Amino acid sequence: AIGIHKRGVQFPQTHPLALAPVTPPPPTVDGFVKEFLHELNTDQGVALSRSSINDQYTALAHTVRNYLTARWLETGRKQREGHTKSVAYLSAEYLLGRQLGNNLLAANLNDVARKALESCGLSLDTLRAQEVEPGLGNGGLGRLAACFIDSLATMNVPCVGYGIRYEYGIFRQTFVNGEQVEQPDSWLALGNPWEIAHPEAAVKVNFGGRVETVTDEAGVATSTWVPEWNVLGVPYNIMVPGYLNGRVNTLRLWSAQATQAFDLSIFNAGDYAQAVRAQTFAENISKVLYPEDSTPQGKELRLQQQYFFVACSLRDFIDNQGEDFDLRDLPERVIFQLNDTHPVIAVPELMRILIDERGFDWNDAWAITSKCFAYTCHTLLPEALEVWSVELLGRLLPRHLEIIYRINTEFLEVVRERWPDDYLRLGRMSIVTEYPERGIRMAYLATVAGIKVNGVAALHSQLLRDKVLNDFAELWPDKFINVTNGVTPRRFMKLANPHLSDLITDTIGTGWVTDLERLEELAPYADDADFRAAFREAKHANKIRLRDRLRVRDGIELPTDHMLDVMVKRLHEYKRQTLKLLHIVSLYEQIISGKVDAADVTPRTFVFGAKAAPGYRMAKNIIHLINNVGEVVNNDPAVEGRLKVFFPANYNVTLAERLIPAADLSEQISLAGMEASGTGNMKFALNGAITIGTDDGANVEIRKLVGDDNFFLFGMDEPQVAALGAKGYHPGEYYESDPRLKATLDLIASGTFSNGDHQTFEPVVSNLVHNDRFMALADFTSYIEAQAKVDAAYADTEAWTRSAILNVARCGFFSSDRSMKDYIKLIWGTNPVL
Ligand code: B1N
Repeated sequence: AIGIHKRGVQFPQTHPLALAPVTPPPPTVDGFVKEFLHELNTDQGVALSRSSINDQYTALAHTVRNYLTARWLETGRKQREGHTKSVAYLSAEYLLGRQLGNNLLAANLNDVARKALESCGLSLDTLRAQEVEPGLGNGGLGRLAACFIDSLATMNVPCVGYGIRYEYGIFRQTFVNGEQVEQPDSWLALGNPWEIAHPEAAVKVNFGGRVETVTDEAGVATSTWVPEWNVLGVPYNIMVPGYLNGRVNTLRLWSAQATQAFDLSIFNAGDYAQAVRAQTFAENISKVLYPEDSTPQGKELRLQQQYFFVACSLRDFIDNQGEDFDLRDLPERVIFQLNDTHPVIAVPELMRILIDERGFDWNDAWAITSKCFAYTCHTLLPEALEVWSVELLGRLLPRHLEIIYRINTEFLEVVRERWPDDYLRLGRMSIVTEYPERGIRMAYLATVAGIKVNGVAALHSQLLRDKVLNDFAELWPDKFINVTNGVTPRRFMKLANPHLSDLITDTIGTGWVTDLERLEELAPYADDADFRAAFREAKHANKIRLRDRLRVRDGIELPTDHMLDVMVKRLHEYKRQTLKLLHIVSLYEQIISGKVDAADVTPRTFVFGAKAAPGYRMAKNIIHLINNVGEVVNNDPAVEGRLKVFFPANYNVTLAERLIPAADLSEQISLAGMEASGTGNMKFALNGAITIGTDDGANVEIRKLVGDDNFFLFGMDEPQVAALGAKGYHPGEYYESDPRLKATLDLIASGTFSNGDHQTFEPVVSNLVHNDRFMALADFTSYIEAQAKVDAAYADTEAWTRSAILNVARCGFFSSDRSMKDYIKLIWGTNPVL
């Protein structure tokens, strides 16, 4: 059995040299070679001449890690001794992307490493390509968490990221005859040199059982949870280095392990399957990431995952404060930021710890708990708001359910005091819902417990306040704030776009990487013809880099002289990949029907990247349709040299880093009011693509900053969407009244993209014509007109470049450093520790 690590013990320091961490040798090329070979020989146990690429990659990663280690230990020491307030970011997802390039960049080791490897006859690029990216997230929400921890480290803010070490991340997408097929993402198969396991510090997590309540003579009831089973959470630490600042924060991911490896007596009796069953059961908890995005699955295992990592994380954070820490001071030490509702079970868990384990009474416990959490909401879709059935919660976490009921009772008292006799309101605001079954509304629980509730873009926060959580905003107007999302310029500019980054640095100096608003200084250069030429050169070089990657990765031959029109994001009906598809099919239809001369069409290459949740039928149909349209269009001589449609499988962070810098046009075409923010939109603009988009999410703010002349706006805005919905939306009317739309949909229905078969895409077409929940048909005409403007604008190369440059220059606001400053100022009140 694994020994449980005793917390709070004094660790012996037995040698004067051990008082400070070993300082790394200065990063010279020779020093680096020595360290690298040392790692290769001692850690991998191979000679250079006999080493595999994976040996070399692993040794290189360890070499980089070694250079960062002293800083890491130092950061930890300062944090412990400083007793400062930390951010504990609780997130079920971290979509980190590859680590090697980022960590070389942060440690300023890129040139040294490249030269050192060259002198060993190795290529840094080859070794970088060996890394399997940790895909421990679905999309924007998980990537946002990764950007945030990068920014906090860079800004010297104490932060620990807590999450789950999924053994399998987001599935690897393949296409078979155009249809999505999911493969397991065994990202750990060749080892993970970036993590350090601490099995001795494992935490026990309880589940199930019952609550025993005893009432003493004074009538005071005490509840005790008698759990039925438990698992161990083993922490794995991952470095989060700041950019060139010597700070290294920690990401701590929990892996589930059985408390007893297996039952030895059963094993000896010969029933091997039964013997390992308990182990398998326990370890399933951190086995695989739920591949849903913006639509949570109400599955038991998912609730187990949520409680598992949250229980481990709270225990870890509290224990790290030392044995005689007074938990009344917890709000001065930490703010637990809840990344959507996935970690909200932390609220009753902290109450349980305080009351059941530390003897606080209810009011004192609530006084502490209600100062320790803040909640970020990432959606508006009603079906995306998590509700856990009471039946399930009561079975898995009976004591937590009891605590939630009490929180609700006390909360409804507050509501009743403010609005006596407003029974409808009580029903609306209750954390406990009765329909369709009795359940716990996690967003409401988070709102009641959180010191602040924030949306992720201005429009989204406003809609949260005015619609989804309006009752709560009336009760606590100051609780509701906006923090617009951001992206890290280190990964998504400096690392992903070296050509543009060098041009920017040559023009305005290096400061922009950590102070992105300084991109403003580029604005005057939009009028400089030489700068524009250099900017175009960078864009073209990026298209070549992308072409080379896609050739090897997907066997795609990307034209580098076309407008590159990109739509990459999760496949979801509200994001409206179908609208993009209708545009493409419509262009194609106009050419093949002779309405338009192919020679008059602007050469465009459309690139899609999107994964569909495995259980989302319609999303999968749409993927199939995109692939089949590509198949037909790409092989039709009638549009040769004009239109290409590519859909490289398995879009991920690594591909995004190549794709985004090469794009000319960024597709951000969700139905207004549906995309909470979007973050891809920011990455494109910062890399000099121009957006075609609706007035949705952060598009609103992008357009305001770059100006109407440098943004292609189309479609209804949110009030118009609401009005149309209220009036009654009939997509069939648009189909009948717009001949171009009709011809487009008819072409799909005719079987042109399904070998003449009418059934294959019938669900997609009929859903659009008869239902169209996200109003693609209503926005079609406006979209097509905006796309015609795009073509006209693109024809004026100099004007287009000017606009693209202004997009870069004016989007410094979208750095995740700025988002973090907003969180600090509006929510956390934490200070940088230097
Ligand atoms: O979070 C991103 C936003 O930029 C996007 O607009 C938003 O769609 C995305 C359940 C989600 N909202 N909700 C999720 C992810 C996984 C899951 O299991 C919901 N993701 C978003 C960052 O703010």
